[in-house]
Amino acid sequence: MSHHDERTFVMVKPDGVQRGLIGEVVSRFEDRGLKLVGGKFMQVDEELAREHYAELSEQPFFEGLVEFITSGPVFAMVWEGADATAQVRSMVGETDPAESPPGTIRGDLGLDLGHNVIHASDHEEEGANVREIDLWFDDDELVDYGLDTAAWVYEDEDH
Ligand code: IDP
Ligand code: MG
Repeated sequence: MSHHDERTFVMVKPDGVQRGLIGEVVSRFEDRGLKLVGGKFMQVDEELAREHYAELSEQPFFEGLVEFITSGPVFAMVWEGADATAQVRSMVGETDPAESPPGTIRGDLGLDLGHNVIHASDHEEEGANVREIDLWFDDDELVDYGLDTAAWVYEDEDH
């Protein structure tokens, strides 16, 4: 069971919320067999935005990025499953929707780099998922529970 419990942070950005894509994005992760363990609809303040994107603070697009992510509500989530961080990133596509293949979230739902619908923790940055979950969620906002379908998703999970 332990190798099925990796957690990763995901967020539908303001463009995705405004375009009514929360349900579409959630469906894709549900359909994949991942387990939702946290979710909240919220307005991001400037402090959280700057902290979340701190590593990009020297980039020329940083101020615009902070402005965008605070421009309207987002839907923040934590998803759990086997190799969840890398699997979610592969479902998200490339940073630029224009370069993301069909079948990915950004490749199916976006066309523009600045409005790429979704954020997901980077699987190539060690510990990014844990750091982002800690930044966005309190421990008591994450729910421990068993998903009855797990035994049908994972061959080695008991019924
Ligand atoms: P990621 O979201 O695919 O992990 P990052 O390189 O971590 O991509 O960049 C974070 C976010 O910053 C992107 O999702 C995008 O919204 C924005 N961004 C990245 N590069 C550019 C750029 O060159 N111009 C404008 N916005 C950018
Ligand atoms: Mg990133």
